[in-house]
Amino acid sequence: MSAPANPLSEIIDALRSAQRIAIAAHIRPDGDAVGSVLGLALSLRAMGKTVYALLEDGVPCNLTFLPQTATVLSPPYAPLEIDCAVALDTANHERLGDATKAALGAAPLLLNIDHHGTNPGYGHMNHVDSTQPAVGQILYELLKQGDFPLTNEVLQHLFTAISTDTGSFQYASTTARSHEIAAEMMRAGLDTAHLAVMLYQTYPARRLALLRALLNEMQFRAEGRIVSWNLTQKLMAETQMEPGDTEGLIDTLRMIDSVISATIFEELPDGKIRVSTRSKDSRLDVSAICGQFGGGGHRMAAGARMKGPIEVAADSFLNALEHEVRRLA
Ligand SMILES: [Mn+2]
Repeated sequence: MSAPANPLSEIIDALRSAQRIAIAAHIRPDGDAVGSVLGLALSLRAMGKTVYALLEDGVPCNLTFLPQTATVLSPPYAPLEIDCAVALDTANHERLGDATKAALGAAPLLLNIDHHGTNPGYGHMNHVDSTQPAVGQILYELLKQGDFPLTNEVLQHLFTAISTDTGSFQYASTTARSHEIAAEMMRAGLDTAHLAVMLYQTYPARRLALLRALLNEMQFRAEGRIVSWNLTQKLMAETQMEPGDTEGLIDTLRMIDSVISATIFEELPDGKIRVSTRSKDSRLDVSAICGQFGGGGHRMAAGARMKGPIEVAADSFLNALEHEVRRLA
C-alpha cells in the first residue's frame, strides 16, 4: 500500500508559493534520481525561483552529459536559507544521505514525491504513487498540470528519468502514458535518439571489463532460476570502476531465459554489502525478501544493505531468495 497522497494540485500550490527551494534524491543516484532533481530544478529556475539541487553522492559519470549537472551540490553544504524542500525518488528519509537530510531540514516544509510502495510518507506533504514507473513521469504530469516551464533541458532530464527507470520502456512497470509522454516530448522537439545513444550506447571500456568479469563469475542456483554476481572492491580497483559504471549491468543477468531472479552483491568501501535484486516473475516479490534484510523497494526491483563479508551476505540472502523461489514450484 502507498502512503497517503496529497494530490498533485496541492504539491503544485506549495511549489508555486515557495521562492527558495532545495531538491534532493537518494544516495547513489540513478537516472530517475538525477533526471527528476534537475528536471524539477530547471523548471522552477525558469520561473525565477532560487533552486538548490542536492545529491549526497553527486552525479555519476554516465549522466554528466546532461544539462546543468555542474549546478548539483554535494556535501559539505553551506547553510541553506530555504522555504521549501523536496525529496524525490527516495523511499525513506535516511536514503537522502546524512548531510542532505540535514540540509533539507532547514525548510519548514518537506514535500515527498516518490513511486516506491514502501515509502512511509515522511514528508509534511506526500505524493507517493506506486503505479508510476518513474518519479520523472510524476513530475512531467505535475509540471504540465501546473503549467510550469517544460524547456528542452527539462525534457532531457525527465525523459532520462522515465527511460532509465523503465529499462527503455521495456519493464512491466511501463505504462501507456509513458509512451504518450515520450511522444509528446518528441513533438516538443526532444532528440530522444541522441539521448538513447548517450544513455545506452556510450560506455567507457572499463564497463565492458566489468561485464567480462560478470559473465565469467556469475553463479546459478535453483536450476538456473536464480543468478547472482559478487562485485568486489578488488575487481572495482582492477577495472578502475567509477560510480555509474554498473548502471544496467543487472539486466544482463536478468535476460537469461531460465532466470526469474537476478541479484548483484556489491562490496562498499565501508565493508557493507549493497544488494540489488530483480524479479522477472510477478509472483516473486523481491521487495519483501529485501525487507527481511532491512531493505525495500518495488515488487520487481528492490535492494538492501547487509553486513559483510560479501560471501556470507550473499549466501544468506540467496538462501532466503531460494526459499521463496522454490515455493513457486
Ligand atoms: Mn525511481
